[in-house]
Amino acid sequence: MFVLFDPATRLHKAEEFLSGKLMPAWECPARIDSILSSLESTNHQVVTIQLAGSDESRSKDFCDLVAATHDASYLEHLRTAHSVWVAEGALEPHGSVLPECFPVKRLFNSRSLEGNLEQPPTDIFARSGFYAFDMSSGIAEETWASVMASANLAYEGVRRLMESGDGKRLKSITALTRPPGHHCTTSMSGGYCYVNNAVVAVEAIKKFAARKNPPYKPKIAILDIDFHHGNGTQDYFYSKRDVLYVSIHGQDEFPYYSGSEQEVGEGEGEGYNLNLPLPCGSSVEQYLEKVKLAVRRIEEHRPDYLVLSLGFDTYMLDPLGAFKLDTEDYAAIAERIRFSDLLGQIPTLILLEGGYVVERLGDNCVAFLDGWERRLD
Ligand code: SP5
Ligand code: ZN
Repeated sequence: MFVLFDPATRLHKAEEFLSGKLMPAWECPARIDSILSSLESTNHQVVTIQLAGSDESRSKDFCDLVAATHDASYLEHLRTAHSVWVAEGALEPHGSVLPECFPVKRLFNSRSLEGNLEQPPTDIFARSGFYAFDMSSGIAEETWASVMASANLAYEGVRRLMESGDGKRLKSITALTRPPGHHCTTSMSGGYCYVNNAVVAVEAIKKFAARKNPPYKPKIAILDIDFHHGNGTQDYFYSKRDVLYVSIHGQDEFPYYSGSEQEVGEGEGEGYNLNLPLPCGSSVEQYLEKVKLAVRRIEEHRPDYLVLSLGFDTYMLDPLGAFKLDTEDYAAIAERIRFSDLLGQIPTLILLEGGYVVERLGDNCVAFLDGWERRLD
């Protein structure tokens, strides 16, 4: 398997407010080091991509995709908030911009005031709450560089998948996306996510498909197996039927306000969103039952491409998860997905989401990739 990595994804290092404490975010640079170190002794091939630091040097195609999928003033906030706070004396250079007041709907009983909550405030403290839904997504000095590098890896993964000729055996590619993406919406960060890498990947697939000769409209499935529900990804595709979103996640866990089985999509997208929540404490057997259901639904959809949002916070020791998966179980899960005639064949982009036991993350990731490739031979 080709594994795309960009050194700039290691730069972002923020603090979060969790369990009543300000602390270094669990989502940290060492996660990437752990994965790279475990990959060293394998046949998987790490491909290093260096997205140049300046905004101007990024490919127009990539920038257009980010701009088309995310709100412009939100992106501007991510890019500038840290330096604005430092310049105004509101933050030390090594600190993280964190929100302290949110525009919540129930603030007003009067409907006529709800519009107040929709305009970006000018006050810098108010702005940070306007563009976030929790206090886990601090904006530090290098956050923007990593966010762009991460989304660019998703884009590059798609480009490589789709430029390889049909005869060539490049069916799956992994992008070491850090920070992750599945929680943020197109105008709000949250859950360590700033730009939704899965959304960028799906839109990139559509764009490349439209340029093929002959052009076509691809059907796409997203399978999200991070411990947490991918609220941002679900939200983006909720009323679309060409993109099926399927998620297996901890029931009633973060992000708390989404992820129930009743959320099936709306309008044209009705029936194209499948949530498979599992109670905390679930075993690998229970987990694999849900994988079976997920695979069945994806097969029905008959996608041309699969995007896999892969998190390892389902690991038994994870501080933010509550399932009981062990390292070898990741191989079993990967094999179960690939065992399908359809999913064993279609081009797949694997994106990294969560997973916070740094010491085990690399080995868990390698177990998954090994299991995935075993089905190819
Ligand atoms: C990408 C990703 O995995 N984001 C997850 C962010 C989760 N943040 C909130 C976690 C709250 C955990 N509370 C339960 C602690 C049990 N010890
Ligand atoms: Zn997670």
